[in-house]
Amino acid sequence: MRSNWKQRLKATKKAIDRRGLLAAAGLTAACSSGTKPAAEEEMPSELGSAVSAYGERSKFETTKRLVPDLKRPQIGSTTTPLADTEGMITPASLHFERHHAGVPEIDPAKHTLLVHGLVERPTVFTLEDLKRLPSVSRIHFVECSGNSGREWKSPGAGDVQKGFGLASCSEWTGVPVKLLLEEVGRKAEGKWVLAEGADACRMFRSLPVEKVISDGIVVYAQNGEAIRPSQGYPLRLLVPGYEGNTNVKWLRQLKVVDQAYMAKDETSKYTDLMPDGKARMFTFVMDAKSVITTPSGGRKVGGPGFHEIRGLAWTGRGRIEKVEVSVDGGKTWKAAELQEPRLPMAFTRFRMAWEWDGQPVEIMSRATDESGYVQPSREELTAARGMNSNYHYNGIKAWRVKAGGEVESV
Ligand SMILES: Nc1nc2c(c(=O)[nH]1)N[C@H]1C(S)=C(S)[C@@H](COP(=O)(O)O)O[C@H]1N2
Ligand SMILES: [Mo]
Repeated sequence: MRSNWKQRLKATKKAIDRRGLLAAAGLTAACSSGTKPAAEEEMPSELGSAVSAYGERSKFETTKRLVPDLKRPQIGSTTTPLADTEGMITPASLHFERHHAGVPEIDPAKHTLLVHGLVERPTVFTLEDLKRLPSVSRIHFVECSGNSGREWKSPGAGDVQKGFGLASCSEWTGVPVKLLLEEVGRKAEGKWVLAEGADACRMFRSLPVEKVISDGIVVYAQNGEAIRPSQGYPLRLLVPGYEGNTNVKWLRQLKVVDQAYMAKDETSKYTDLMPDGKARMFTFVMDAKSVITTPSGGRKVGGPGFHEIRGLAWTGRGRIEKVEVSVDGGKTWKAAELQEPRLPMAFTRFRMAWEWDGQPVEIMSRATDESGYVQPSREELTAARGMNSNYHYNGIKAWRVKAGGEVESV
């Protein structure tokens, strides 16, 4: 990794030396001249603010989730400002929210999880019980299957937050579902697991038992602290790689059953209407997807010269294997650098050095995952699925950089 970084720095320096790119970009002019640090008079001579019990970000930072204008603000979603986040982790305070019936207030001392159905020993677990059990911490994305939904009808997503912000990535800590099912003695005929939330919408989903056994986690912590109320405090189910809806928040029961329950959120909703009038059901897996976040729609490229193209890629099928970037409207593609570690079913950051000559261009990214699945173009996706779907849009996203540096959605 170190040599990788050195190589990158060397390549960047070479590019800068060769073309005087920083000067051309006006970067060196913008930096103050001289060799002294900040002026003496700007240095504080008084003490700064006091130590504090719970941290807050600098008052100069204003990045926020986008809260749409909703008639009933309890039912809706907010989006993560992905173009303003770095690395692979979404701060809990910026993790997108999707609630069907608002955020219930749950006292963790009173909350329990019932695990029952086709099991030998139906059991009620308190939070305390769950925290005593062996735990795991894993980094995974959650993506609402409605993310980028507007792109089905037209390439309408004006910017990354509006078009891609129903996806976030956290470190989740909790108890593997496998362990809980062993504790209660799942019977062999128990092929599905129903998960139910404790909010007013009675969120209910049926999940194949093999998936929840191999990857499922009953989660009580996010990014090192108790999971946020928006994310399901005090307990949520995490089904890595599956559509957001299956990650049932405020989890109150897991019931082992012999077949899927055909609940409202897997029949009237969260199905994908095909051109022939049939609907795809149980489309659990989130297919590979990527988006360039810098530069991106609604932003501006600060003049010709050196830039780093940055973006995020993820897949419900394991690891991201490759992300290719095109800076000529899809004619040629080059592999971007992938930030390590590349974890299964987690955001993967990609980066590529780019010298912009100031001419209008279209830039785009294409992800390939370890299963060999390649992110489709809009044409390939709509040819296969038609135009009736609302969910699971993962077509290649292009941004147009105009001569003045303004970036718009294509
Ligand atoms: N109990 C319950 N679980 C729920 C929901 C809900 O409204 N109630 N929304 C689902 C949907 S549609 C999504 S996309 C994810 C969103 O998770 P997040 O709010 O933590 O980002 O939670 C899912 N789990
Ligand atoms: Mo969702």
